Amino acid sequence: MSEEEKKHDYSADSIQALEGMEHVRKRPSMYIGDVGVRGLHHLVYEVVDNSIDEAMAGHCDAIDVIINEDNSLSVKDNGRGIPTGIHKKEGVSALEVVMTKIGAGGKFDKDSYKVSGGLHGVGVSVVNALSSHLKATIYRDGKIWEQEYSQGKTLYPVKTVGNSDDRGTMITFKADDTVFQTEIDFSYETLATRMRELSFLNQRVRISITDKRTKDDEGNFIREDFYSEDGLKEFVAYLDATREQLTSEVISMESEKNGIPVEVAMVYNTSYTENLHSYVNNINTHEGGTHLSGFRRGLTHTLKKYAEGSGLLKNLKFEIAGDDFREGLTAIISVKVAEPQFEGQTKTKLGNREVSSAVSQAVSEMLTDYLEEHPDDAKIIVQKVILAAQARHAASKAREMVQRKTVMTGGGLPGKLSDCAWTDPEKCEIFLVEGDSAGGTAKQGRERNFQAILPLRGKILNVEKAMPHKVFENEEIKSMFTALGVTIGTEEDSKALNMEKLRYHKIVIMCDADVDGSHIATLILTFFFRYMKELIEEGYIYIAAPPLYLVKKGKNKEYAWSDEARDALLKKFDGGIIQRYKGLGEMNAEQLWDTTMNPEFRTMRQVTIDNGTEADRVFSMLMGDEVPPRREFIEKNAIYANIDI
Ligand code: 0RA
Repeated sequence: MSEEEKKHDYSADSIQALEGMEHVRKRPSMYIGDVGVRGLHHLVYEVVDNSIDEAMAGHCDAIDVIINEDNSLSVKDNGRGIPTGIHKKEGVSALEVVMTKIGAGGKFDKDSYKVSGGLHGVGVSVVNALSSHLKATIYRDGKIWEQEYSQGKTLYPVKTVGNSDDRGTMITFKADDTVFQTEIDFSYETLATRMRELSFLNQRVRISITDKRTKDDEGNFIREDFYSEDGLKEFVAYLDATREQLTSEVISMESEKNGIPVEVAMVYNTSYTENLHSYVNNINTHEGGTHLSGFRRGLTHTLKKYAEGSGLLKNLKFEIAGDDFREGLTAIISVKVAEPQFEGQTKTKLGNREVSSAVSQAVSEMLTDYLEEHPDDAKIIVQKVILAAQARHAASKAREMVQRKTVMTGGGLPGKLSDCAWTDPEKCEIFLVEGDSAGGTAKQGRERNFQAILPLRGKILNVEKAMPHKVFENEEIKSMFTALGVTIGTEEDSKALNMEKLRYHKIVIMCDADVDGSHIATLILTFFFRYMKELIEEGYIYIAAPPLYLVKKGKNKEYAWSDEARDALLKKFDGGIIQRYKGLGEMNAEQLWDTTMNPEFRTMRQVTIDNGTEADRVFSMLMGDEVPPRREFIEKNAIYANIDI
């Protein structure tokens, strides 16, 4: 290629690059999922992923995430630093290529083990395109290099700004508020949870997070340091901290099968819930996939073989099903796949066929060894499985009773349900109301065409502590199943939820705005999380927000949802009378409609699952036996004000 041709080639390339960046700005959701709170936080994960890749390649062991005072965000690592020399093909610095070319990533560094995928792994250039301002600072070759960008456009060529013996990369970006449909305001909790998770998934990398917007009582910035020496083993112990462990230790292994790195850690506890969390290239695969099915197969096969060989199943009258092997099991499966195929509705289901046998083999080897070396634990596990099988038979009978009622139409609906007139689920709402008296008020106040009311009596069963058959025998839970029109369990999968006949697309939990009310709301949420998680994932579950105060002065009358709003009203009216609503029962039907049920004025909070693994831990902790961690969590989070999981 002549110099002239090269020049031409370069400009053609740069036009292509520009088009790529423009496309990101035109269709941001294609790259980061959405332009809401989730997408905003994805930007951070994307930048951190690059540093994690550098750590996985063995060149970096410390990553610092800093939320700056102005809600810009910095990620700093001690890796090799993005190369700043001129990239031969592109004619500009490699740094500029990485920052402004869609999909350039670390591609030109073939030796590095880079396995990003899913929504992450789209490259830091996407973050650049969606930032009103971004600055890259590189510590490399004894110098400090810098380049800045605006909406992905380079502001000046790479320059040196000083000398330093440090090594590493620091990216500081300010998300573009013309792109995002949410305030540019990072959640410390959300980011810290992800950093903690990443530190478990990438052992021996120190990850810190600092929030320069907030100081603690001693005047220091809020900050946490995450470091895991034992990786998944510690992750499982962390998730199960408030559950009672059945075996003497966490079972874990790390191996490589057919070129696929596989890591697994698992432990049995005394609960009845199955907690499997799977990751591909550090991304939580909520919908599972081939790695998860490989795990299940390996587990079932190995335990079944051991149990049969040990003679412990001799007098068993029941067939043991796959589910029985996973009751009370907490496990994490993490694989690294070079070219992951993500499928499913949310693109979080691994499709690569070859991964299944790799995981299944790895799990079989790990478990076979463990069972042989720990005969006492082995016996405990098999006995737990047998108990689970017995309980499952009891549960399936109870469940059939519920379902027989559900399949009947009309007459099958619970007597306490005041149904709505319309039948199109998309238009219909159901309010799950604490107590018969508030239920009565809600029934009077509702718009009966599309709002149904189901009063629930007192505290509903804590499903976290109850065996499944007790759950299906519980009156309040039975009436929820029948009212909603969903069934659970098929021949193959006893936990599969059938939502085809779901009767409402808005399911609103309406409880008193006090500590008791929030406890009941949490009990109901726990039930949905453990037994109807899909309803949460589909975005059907809401929490009503009744007001805390009514402030009156003369003809002026306004509601307040917080102490601050109440004080503001007092100021606005120049004094006034405060009525405090201790419960829904203190409101009349009209007030309840105006403030809490009328779609035009109410503010409901949609329940979303930010991080499934953490949500699981929080529910088991909130609803489990141990009091101290629960008290600590409530004091720290004041869950009444923050019930969103
Ligand atoms: C490509 C090549 C090399 C380093 C990186 C990418 C790199 C990228 C990022 C992004 C965040 N932190 C990073 N650290 C390193 C280095 C190639 C070499 O030095 O031989």
